Amino acid sequence: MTGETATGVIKDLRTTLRSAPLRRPWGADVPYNHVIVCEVTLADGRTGTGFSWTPQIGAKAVRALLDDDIREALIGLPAHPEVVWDRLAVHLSEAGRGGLATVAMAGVDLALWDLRCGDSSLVEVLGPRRESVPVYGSGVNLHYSLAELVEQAGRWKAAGYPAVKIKVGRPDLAEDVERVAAVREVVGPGTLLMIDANQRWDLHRARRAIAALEPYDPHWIEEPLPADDIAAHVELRRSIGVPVAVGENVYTLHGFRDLLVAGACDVVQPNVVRVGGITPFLRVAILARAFDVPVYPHLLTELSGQLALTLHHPVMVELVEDASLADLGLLAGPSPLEIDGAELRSAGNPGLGLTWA
Ligand code: SMN
Ligand code: MG
Repeated sequence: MTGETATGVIKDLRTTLRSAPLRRPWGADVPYNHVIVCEVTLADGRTGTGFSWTPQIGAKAVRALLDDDIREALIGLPAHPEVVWDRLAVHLSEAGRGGLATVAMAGVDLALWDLRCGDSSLVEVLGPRRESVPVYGSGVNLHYSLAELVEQAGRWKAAGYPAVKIKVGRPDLAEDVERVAAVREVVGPGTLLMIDANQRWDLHRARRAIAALEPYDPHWIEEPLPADDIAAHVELRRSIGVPVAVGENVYTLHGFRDLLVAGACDVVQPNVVRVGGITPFLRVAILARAFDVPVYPHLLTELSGQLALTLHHPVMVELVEDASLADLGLLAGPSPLEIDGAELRSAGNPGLGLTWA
């Protein structure tokens, strides 16, 4: 069979926007997660389904990019993820090299990977390196009261998770200290505790905050600074003993390269949708491997869980409370994952394993 016949030619792209209410909003301004389901049809009739995702900004803009700008450029191309990705990146370059453009590209890339998998699961195609990975409890909880936060951490502890992650960056540092201390108390010394500032600090505030939070033994500090301020990450990392994680808001391969070359972080966290799909995610993973930096896929449990089973470096998978595609009511069929206590496995569904409701 020639490559052309194996991959087929793209005939059409159809999108559907789904806005799913969060059980508990991530803040007054984030009541939904939005998903743009992307169906790619080939000339031979086969279809693959992917999706773009955005919790707050730009769902309609992403869909417009897909319908108005990507569809026309896509039709007639071979259904080869790497080839299509590079072509679309050039086509969309006026919209910027990352951001909503790569979020939109992810919908197509994921659909092409769904097609490439055929009857095999994504994990089988990428290569299973382990049977299971541990999950960690996480929540968008900076707005929770101390009592609500402690209750949430108690749920994660009861579930037996080996690690938990909470938000920091309240206006008053004393509140962060009180909250991190309370969660450490609930989860005990044997549970890893990560803290996530979601880019809320500058270098000066980050140094002060981390000095005050270090006694609670944070496993890492995530996004302490604006994600593109590489120089500040390098400075910060030189002056603290806590590992630094970054990447959920880094959109390009060059962005990750620059972080890694500068020695700006200990962990990278690409979001498979924000970087533009599995194709660029794998490029980031190979790059990080050359620097011996582990890749913790950000959010999107159903995909991140499958990817984590195949990454060369063993990692944990983030389980943001109530925020999986299944939790959001977006899936009609069985999940591509089985989560038993604190261990996640592949269910072996074909393709990406997602059946959209
Ligand atoms: C996060 C970011 C975006 C949506 C949900 C959660 C958070 C995390 O930064 O790392 O979990
Ligand atoms: Mg984060």
